[in-house]
Amino acid sequence: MKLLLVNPNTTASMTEKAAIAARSVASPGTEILASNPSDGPVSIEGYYDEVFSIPGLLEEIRKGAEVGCQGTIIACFDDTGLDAARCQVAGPVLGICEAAVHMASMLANSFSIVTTLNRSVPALEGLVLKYGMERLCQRVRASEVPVLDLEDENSGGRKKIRDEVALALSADRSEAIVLGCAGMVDLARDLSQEFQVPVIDGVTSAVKLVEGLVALGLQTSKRNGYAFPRAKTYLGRFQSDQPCG
Ligand code: 5HY
Repeated sequence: MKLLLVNPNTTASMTEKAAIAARSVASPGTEILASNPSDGPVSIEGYYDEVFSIPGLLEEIRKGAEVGCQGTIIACFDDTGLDAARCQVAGPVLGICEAAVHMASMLANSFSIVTTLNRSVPALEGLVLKYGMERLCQRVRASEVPVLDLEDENSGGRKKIRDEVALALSADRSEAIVLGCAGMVDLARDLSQEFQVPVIDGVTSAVKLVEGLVALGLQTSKRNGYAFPRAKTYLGRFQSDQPCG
């Protein structure tokens, strides 16, 4: 099978890091294409950045479908543009937040999410409610590490995240940890070993779940909410994005 991993921000090094992790867990015979838009924010931290990354994200997903991708992974913990993407293509589309919290719910009675900046927290709390995980998710914690500091080994970001994980296990009494950014993909194994609890990364979780859906021949329902967009005129700079039904 052929899958698309799309990072909605425009930082190619983050895309590459996520692609390496995704390919490391993919089943034999699964090909993973990875891309990011060339237009939009270099990182997504909160509601404002998110909106400007969505047109580019949808463009990448459209190109992925054109080359035969059967499933899509949105490699941003805000599950950026997930519902719009499910309207756009037939194959399953998973966000890494959705994938990670569902994995956690099958491994523990409770979990905490450790993310980047405080400004990202409200959107993630909204996703926890959207996915019906409010009973298990004890807290969404911010490590106050900017997304792009995760690309810099010397930023001190790793230690801050590690310390926030320790706090989540003691203060929240959580039984598992969900890492709240695609840029944390390479931290899961070491943290899980150190703290002896499941530390779940969304990128690798989404790969295994999308593989399962595609292998079962399952596709997104096109009845009502995720139906293909109706043909419609879009004016101005979005004319090229207008759906032709
Ligand atoms: C992410 N932002 O996974 C989110 C994390 C966040 O550019 N990739 C980003 O802070 O919301």
